[in-house]
Amino acid sequence: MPQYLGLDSSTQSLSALVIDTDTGKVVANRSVNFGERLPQYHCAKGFLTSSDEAVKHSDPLMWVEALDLVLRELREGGVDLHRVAGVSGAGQQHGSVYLAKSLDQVGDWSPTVPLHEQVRPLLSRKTAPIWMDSSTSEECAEIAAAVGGDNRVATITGSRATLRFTGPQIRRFYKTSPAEWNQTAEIHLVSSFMASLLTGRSASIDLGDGAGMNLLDLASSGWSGGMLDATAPGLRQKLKPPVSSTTVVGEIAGYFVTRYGFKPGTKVVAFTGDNPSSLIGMGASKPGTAVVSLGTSDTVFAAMASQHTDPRGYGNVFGNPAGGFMSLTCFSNGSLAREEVARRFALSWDDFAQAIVERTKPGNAGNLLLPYFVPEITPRVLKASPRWFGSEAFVAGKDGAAAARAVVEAQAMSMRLHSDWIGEAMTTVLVTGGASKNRGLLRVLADVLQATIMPLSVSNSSALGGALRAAQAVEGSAWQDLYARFCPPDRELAVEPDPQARPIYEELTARFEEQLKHLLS
Ligand code: XUL
Repeated sequence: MPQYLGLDSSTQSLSALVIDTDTGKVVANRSVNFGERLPQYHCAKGFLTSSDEAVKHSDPLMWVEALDLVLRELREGGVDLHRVAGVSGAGQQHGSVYLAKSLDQVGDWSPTVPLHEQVRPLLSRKTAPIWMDSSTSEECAEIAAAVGGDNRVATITGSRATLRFTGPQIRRFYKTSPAEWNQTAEIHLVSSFMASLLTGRSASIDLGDGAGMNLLDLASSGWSGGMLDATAPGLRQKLKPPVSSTTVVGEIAGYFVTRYGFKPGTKVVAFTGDNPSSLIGMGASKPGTAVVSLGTSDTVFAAMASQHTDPRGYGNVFGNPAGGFMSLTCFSNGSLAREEVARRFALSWDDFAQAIVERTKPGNAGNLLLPYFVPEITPRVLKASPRWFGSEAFVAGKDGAAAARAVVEAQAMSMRLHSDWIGEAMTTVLVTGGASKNRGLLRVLADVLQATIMPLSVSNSSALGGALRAAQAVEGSAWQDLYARFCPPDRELAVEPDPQARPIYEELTARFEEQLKHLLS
């Protein structure tokens, strides 16, 4: 009975999910939260604290140690990893790991020494910049100028030079740490780093996640010479050529065979970005369905029928792991903003839902929030600056129920305003992510977007996407067969829009847009 393991190394946790393609069942689903389980890395929310709000780095050794932890837990939880015929997975997008030696030259991992201790001496840079970093304004401008402007960068790579993207991050490293740059032999994304750990060899970056670097030429599916040159000298030597997302990048390393009982020869399929992986895990890799993912970042994405870029410059084009492209708009004030409101008003997650559904109404009695508790990607807000507009109690921070509704209404209105370029009619929207079972959030999304909101039965769609991609590559199964078995929507949780809310949100969204203009001007 073949089983497949999907991993998702996201901002705040590493998740592992095992499927059985004979029974059509998810047989295990576990998660290791970095802040809670690995406090020695000082990344309470998945990243290191920094005196500069724009700088957001993480410790890559934490991701390595989490891999050992989650596999140990799977085994202790009774999962027979010998039955796993293939592994794939995903990583938070754009984050990068810098190695002093290519893993192709390191030799096999020793099974007797914890993996993070073997990886530590290989790092040429101790920390990894992640997608939340916004410290590269200067580098973005330099790269765009060298290539012939932002529109040119977008035409080649699918996105303008973008603060969190790996190319500008690499350029900053090259400029600010020349000695470490010179010691760097190989650069990985979080996704290819995780696949490299599993194979013990250097795994190539896939086209799905590779498109989030401002380095990939979407037309040729290879690194763009012009973008590489504009980013840093000698960069081509530090990157393996990218591969299609369905490529088998190697076999599981002996370390994992000895420690966790994997079968020797188990195939590892290229890892991809968490959003491209979710596209698969939601069964949405064909154009026609929009997805909202509610995680540390909120994202809106869809498979693209034809490739185009966002005229406003915020949206991105990534590779669709099933072939072609996907569009995405990313909002950094996702769960971090919701969690901050819940913390300030001492609301449990249940209180939060109840406040929205039972204690407040669409339009929130005129209370309105600009929800920028951390620097925002869409629209570009460089300094955290939440702003409250409405009744006195609300503005004075004394109305927790209204605050809960306000943050979610603002997030949904921002999605509505910034996702039109995606070009998919939002009549039915699939939702995924940690918060996708919260009935308060689903209600507001349905009313603001005026769409049927449909969660899937499995909320960890990125790890599920990894398991499905492993099954597809190893068994040669058709995507649609896998989707029919593993991605059924949870119709009981579906939420229909209230038509009476439509005019209310027309007006509130116009007010929101107006206040945004003031903030951005
Ligand atoms: C997408 C993005 C985020 C991260 C979060 O472009 O930056 O959604 O992938 O994990």
